[in-house]
Amino acid sequence: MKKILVTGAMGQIGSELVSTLRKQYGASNVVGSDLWQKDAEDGPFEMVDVTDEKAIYEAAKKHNVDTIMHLAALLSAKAEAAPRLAWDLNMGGLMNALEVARELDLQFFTPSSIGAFGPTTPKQKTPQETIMRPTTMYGVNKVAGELLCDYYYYRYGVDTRGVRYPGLISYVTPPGGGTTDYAVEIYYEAVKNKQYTSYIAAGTYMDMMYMPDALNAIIQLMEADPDKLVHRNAYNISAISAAPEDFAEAIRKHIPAFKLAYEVDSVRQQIAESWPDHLDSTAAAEEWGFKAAYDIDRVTADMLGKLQE
Ligand code: NAD
Ligand code: AKB
Repeated sequence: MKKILVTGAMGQIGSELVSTLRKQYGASNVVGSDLWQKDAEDGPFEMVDVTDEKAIYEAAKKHNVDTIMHLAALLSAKAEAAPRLAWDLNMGGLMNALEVARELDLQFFTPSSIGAFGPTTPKQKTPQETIMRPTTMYGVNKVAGELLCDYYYYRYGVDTRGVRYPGLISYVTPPGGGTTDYAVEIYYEAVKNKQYTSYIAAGTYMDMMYMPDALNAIIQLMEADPDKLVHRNAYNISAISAAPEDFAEAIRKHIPAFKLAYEVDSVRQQIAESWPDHLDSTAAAEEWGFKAAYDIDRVTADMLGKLQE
């Protein structure tokens, strides 16, 4: 039975990951941690600032965990607004969490992102191994983070594993300041106002994924046979390649009056244009069986249904 410490547990991914892991491994075996806490939790929780290595160590030791899932980070748009803070949190926090994993011999997961790629990366069927010259602070952090996780695996034998997530779509916790957030906002606005003004331009394709597929991917990867893992940090995974008008078309199948307008934000547009259109997830499929269950129509039906409840 696993015992897991999750950092950044109040965020878009963490809030759902903790409850999913608790269902899978038992509530007392999953320790949430963050700088703040929303509600009383149905399992153990610790206030942990990931820039404080000792705090991570003490939480891991106190609960005798065997795994860290390190999620605390600043997302792409916020990182572009505060690059120095992003470096300190995204790199400093990761280094601290990896050190604790090394000292206590823990399995380790942290997500990379489509943001690890840059404008010189092939945009279609982006290969697992390809040019990675990102032009954002977030991307620089993600590439360096992947390399750092590989380093801890090769140098110290820490069992590090990761995925390059696309933009994640979910209805439990709003996204925390990324470039792909529009793909969540569009559903909230469709239900509330039957219209949405997109800050991303028409024709801008990015990879997207529904949260249940993203959570399954973590569990599947962490339970995979280590002998089969060649790439480790980090696997391309994707479910959907879409532009704003594709979401609008899918939404109109349920809300025919839905209107999409555009008011492009140059910073986030530039970031989006520097990212791939569609990743090739073959390595993840071959090495640990990744397969997404939700296409854009299934995501849309589920999102609209949940938000209308
Ligand atoms: P989020 O912004 O929703 O949540 C981040 C959490 O980290 C927040 O709850 C915040 O309070 C916490 N945090 C911030 N500073 C902290 C600190 N110093 N110590 C401890 N906690 C701190 O982010 P998310 O979307 O849940 O993303 C989690 C991870 O997944 C990040 O590494 C992110 O880059 C990656 N990722 C997310 C997406 C996505 O679409 N959500 C896509 C690709 C990769
Ligand atoms: C962001 O837009 O910053 C995230 C991501 C794709 O990493 N959603």
